[in-house]
Amino acid sequence: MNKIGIITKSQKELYFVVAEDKEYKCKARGVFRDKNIKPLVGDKVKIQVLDDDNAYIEEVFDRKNFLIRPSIANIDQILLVSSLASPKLNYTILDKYLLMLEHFSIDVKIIINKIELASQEKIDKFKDIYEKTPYDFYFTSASDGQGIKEVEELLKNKISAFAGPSGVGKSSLLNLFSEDFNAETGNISKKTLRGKHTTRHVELFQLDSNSFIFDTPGFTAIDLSFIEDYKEVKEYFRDFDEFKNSCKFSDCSHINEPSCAVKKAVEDNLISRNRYENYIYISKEIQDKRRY
Ligand SMILES: Nc1nc2c(ncn2[C@@H]2O[C@H](COP(=O)(O)OP(=O)(O)OP(=O)(O)O)[C@@H](O)[C@H]2O)c(=O)[nH]1
Ligand SMILES: [Mg+2]
Ligand SMILES: [Zn+2]
Repeated sequence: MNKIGIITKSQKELYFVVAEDKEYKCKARGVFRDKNIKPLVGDKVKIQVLDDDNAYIEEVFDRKNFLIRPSIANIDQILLVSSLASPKLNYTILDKYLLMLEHFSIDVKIIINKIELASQEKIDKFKDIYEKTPYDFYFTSASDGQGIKEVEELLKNKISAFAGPSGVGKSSLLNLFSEDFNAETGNISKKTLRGKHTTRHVELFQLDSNSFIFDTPGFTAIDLSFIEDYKEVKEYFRDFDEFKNSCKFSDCSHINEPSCAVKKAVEDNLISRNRYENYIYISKEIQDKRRY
């Protein structure tokens, strides 16, 4: 018997597939290895049911999109979770992640969790920077419940993924949305104030018939090696879009050229200086890597 399902977890060569409200442990047919297709969590698949618990994956349907880190497929949006305190926010890593999602054309919302721990000064700094970007952001606390209703609205009828550094509360947030969810959560290290990588594997949770959420392991660094040329980077800073056509040179990199409308917008506080400096930093980093 064949069924259509969705991969919710994978452990080495074993895939967990939920089809018609039942979970099957599946192996992939050798045909995938020949074609060099590795099924991903989030993939829609056709399975051949062997018995009550076991099945084979026969076919992986075409993907809407996928990411390698975290390894997930068919994502409607990333909810990029960070915190301002415990752990404190690394703005460069945040901007790198936003850039990566622009590259892969995946919608993103920023969630700042543990907001009850953040000083007003840190909140103001964050707002000041990201209000000038196209990204929506939400302040939440998985501990005292603020902002959770708004995030719940975002999840409706979508496949969302919680992504972000370790220890910011991705799994804690997820667990708030259903009594059935029991993603493992862990403390952050007292010494380094960083997370301990509690979530080790991607897992897809079903909220209702139309809404799914990926929990993903925390990341520490972002690998931008998919960017071929540092000149691409400026395209991914969407806050430059409004200004870049007014630069004197049509191929302006907004770094050293005269009469640059982007640099002017930074001076006029219309583009955040923090974002602009990360733009330069990231461009240089990619340029340096390519040189060797
Ligand atoms: N004060 C406070 N603590 C929180 C909040 N949300 C989560 N925590 C705590 O932060 C710690 C880490 O939470 P997790 O949910 O495991 O974090 P994670 O982002 O899933 O981390 P990884 O799985 O390692 O990537 C736990 O001790 C949580 O109880 C919050 O809003 N406020
Ligand atoms: Mg986790
Ligand atoms: Zn320019």
